[in-house]
Amino acid sequence: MIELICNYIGGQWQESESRAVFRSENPANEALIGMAVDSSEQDVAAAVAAAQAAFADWRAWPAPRRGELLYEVARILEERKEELSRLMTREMGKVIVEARGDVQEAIDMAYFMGGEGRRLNGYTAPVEMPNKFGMALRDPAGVVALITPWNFPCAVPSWKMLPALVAGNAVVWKPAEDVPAFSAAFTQVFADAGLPAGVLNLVLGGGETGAALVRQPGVRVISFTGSTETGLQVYQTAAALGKKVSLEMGGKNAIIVLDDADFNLALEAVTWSAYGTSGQRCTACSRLLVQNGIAPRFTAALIERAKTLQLGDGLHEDVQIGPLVNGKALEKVGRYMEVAREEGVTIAIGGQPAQRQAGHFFEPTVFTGVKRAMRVAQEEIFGPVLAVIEIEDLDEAIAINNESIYGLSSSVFTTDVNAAFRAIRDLTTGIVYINHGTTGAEIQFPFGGTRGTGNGMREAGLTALDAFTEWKSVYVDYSGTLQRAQIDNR
Ligand code: UN1
Repeated sequence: MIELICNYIGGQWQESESRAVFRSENPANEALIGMAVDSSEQDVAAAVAAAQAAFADWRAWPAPRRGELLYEVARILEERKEELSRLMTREMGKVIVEARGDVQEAIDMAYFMGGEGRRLNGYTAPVEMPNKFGMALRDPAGVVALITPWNFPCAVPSWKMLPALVAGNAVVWKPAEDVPAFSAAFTQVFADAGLPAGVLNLVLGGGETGAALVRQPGVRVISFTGSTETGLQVYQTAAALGKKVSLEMGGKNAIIVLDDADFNLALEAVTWSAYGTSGQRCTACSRLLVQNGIAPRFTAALIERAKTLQLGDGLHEDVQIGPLVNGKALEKVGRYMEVAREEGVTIAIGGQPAQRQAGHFFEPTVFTGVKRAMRVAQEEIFGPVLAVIEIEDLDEAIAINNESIYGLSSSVFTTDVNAAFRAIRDLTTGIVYINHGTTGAEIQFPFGGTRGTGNGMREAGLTALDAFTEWKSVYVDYSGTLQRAQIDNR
């Protein structure tokens, strides 16, 4: 009996009115995980209607009570951490230790945002007239739509859902079509925590479902994480309808290794930033900018290190690199090998799918002899592929980093404190690391990027609340008289 992975609308698990379905497969062995509901425009409209109906009551819950519900979500996530992590690995391929980290980010975010139930700080400021009081408050935006990727099936949705919920919004969530089973299990956590029916609704499906959600008149805010191509489409559609959008899109993140860096520290960081999650993180390091003094030795060591990485089914604890998410991803990464050859780049190691009986595995790959303007140095590949570019000095590295169309994460390895602080000042990415790889952002700080990575919004941290709230400025005049300044229209 094949499990049907359903939508969750108005507190009920439901099939699509159209009965359409799609497959979810394990990318490590192509085994079926389940068939999932492919939601139509009507399903999406039903989910938005359920959210609209639930909004008024949820908004009226005292915020500290909403925060306590998030603590309960955290507790259940802790209890189910192993089960959820294993399901994540089976459905999208990341190795089990990374899957546990992904769930842990949601737990951390649930505690962090649960605390916001007792803050949600606005502010007061002095006002111009006597006997008058002014304050600015955060109001929930209403019904918000979340569109999330498969590479962090738990962390990224939690960065959106938890601040949206604590602020009193009702949510309709459309996760990537590669992770329906995980998304349903994550939704069940909220149901079991006692979230009222209709406050969180899950609609499964592909791009069409997401597009229908963006168009829905009842949706005020769209928070999207995913490819640049889709993100810009969401932005355009939403702009024409006057909706608020928060976007997290691509990255082409660089690690700069200077001659004076701690060699082994830098080597490990580059290895895991480039090949962890098979390079399928928006924060993955895909450009190594290494200073010419150590470049030959460092690149040789990196190639040796990449050879030792253990590929396989991520459920085995000793496997370090899992598969790519699906066959399409494997093809896309493969096409960049052609681009590399056309551009005259040396494929020093890897460059092809790994020879295995099943699954979508690609060998860890190092490109050498890369020049800064090449496509392989500029375009997001989203696979285990690292482009090595030799640099003269820090200034050149910063210029190369900053000319990217993306601006998510960057990193510098150096033992020179002056160089480190110059880099902090001059790197124009949304996240900067010193002596740490480009991945591993923590939930209490803003997450997001400049330039083509986003649209100026940030997730996580307290900034996450900005996407999901409207500011309301309130003036209370307790003088009991019409004051002169009012007559003057001040
Ligand atoms: C992403 O790649 O989409 O910084 C999110 C990190 C993680 C989150 C990455 N905490 O690597």
